[in-house]
Amino acid sequence: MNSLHALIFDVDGTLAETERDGHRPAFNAAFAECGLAWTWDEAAYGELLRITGGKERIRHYAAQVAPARMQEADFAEFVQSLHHTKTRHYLQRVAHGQLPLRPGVVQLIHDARQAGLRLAIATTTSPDNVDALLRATLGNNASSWFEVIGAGDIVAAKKPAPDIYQWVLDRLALPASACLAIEDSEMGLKAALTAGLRCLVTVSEYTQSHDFSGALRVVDDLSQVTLADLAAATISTTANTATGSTSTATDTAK
Ligand code: XBP
Ligand code: MG
Repeated sequence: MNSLHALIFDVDGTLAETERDGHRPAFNAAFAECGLAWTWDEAAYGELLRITGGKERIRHYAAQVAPARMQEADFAEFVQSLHHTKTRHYLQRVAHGQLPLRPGVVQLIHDARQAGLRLAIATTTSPDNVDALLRATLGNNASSWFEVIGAGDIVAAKKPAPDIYQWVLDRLALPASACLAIEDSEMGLKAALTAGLRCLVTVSEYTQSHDFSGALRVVDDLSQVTLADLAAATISTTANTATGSTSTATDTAK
C-alpha cells in the first residue's frame, strides 16, 4: 500500500498553540485553588514540557520542590485531584474560545475530508481536552470527523514512546506506510518514527529548538503545505524505502 490513506494529528502545539496560554495558566490556577505556592512561568513550563503528560509533569515537579510530599500515602490521589482541577480550568479556557487553531489546520482537515482520507488523533493530552478543542474550533460534531482518537492514559507509556501511535494504527487497521503523522515536538516526532510512521513537523512556540532529525518535512505552520504535497512526499518516501534508498527528503521551509 503506497498511497496516503490517513492523517494522524497530534493536538497540543500542532492543532493549536495550547501550552503557553492554555495548559500552563490552567496548571497555575489549579495550584492556586489547591493552596500550593507553585507557579510555572513561560520559561519554566517550556522545560517542563519535556515531560509529557500533565500528571507526569506534576510528579516530576513535586520531586524537585516537594520530595517529602511524594512519600505521603495520599500522593497519588493528590496528583489525580490536582490534575482534575487543572483540566477543569483548561476546559473553561477552551470553551471561552481562547485557543484558536493554528494557520492551515482547517484547510488541511477540509482538503483531507474532501479527498476521502481517514483522520485520526494521537495525543498525550486528556480525551476531554481533545473533544473540547475540536468542539470549540470546528463545531459540535467535529470529533466524529476523526475515526480514531487516541488520547491521554489510554496507553501507559506516553510520547516519545510509540504506544499511542501504535494504538491508533491498530484501530485504523492500516499499516504505518499508508499514514502520515503531523507533530510539533521532538517527543512526538520520536513517537511517530518509532511506530514506523513518516512525520511532518509544524514547529510550535515551545519547540523551535527541538531536534527534528528524521522528519519528512519541517514547516513553520500547516499553511505552508498542501495535501497534494504531503501525498506526493509520502509516496516518494515509500518508493525510496521500497528500493532500499535511505534518503528521505527533509526540507525546511525556513
Ligand atoms: C502535550 C502534552 C500534554 C499537555 C497537557 O500533548 O504533553 O500533557 O501538555 O495535557 P500532545 P494533560 O502534544 O501529545 O498533544 O494535562 O491533559 O496531560
Ligand atoms: Mg504536541
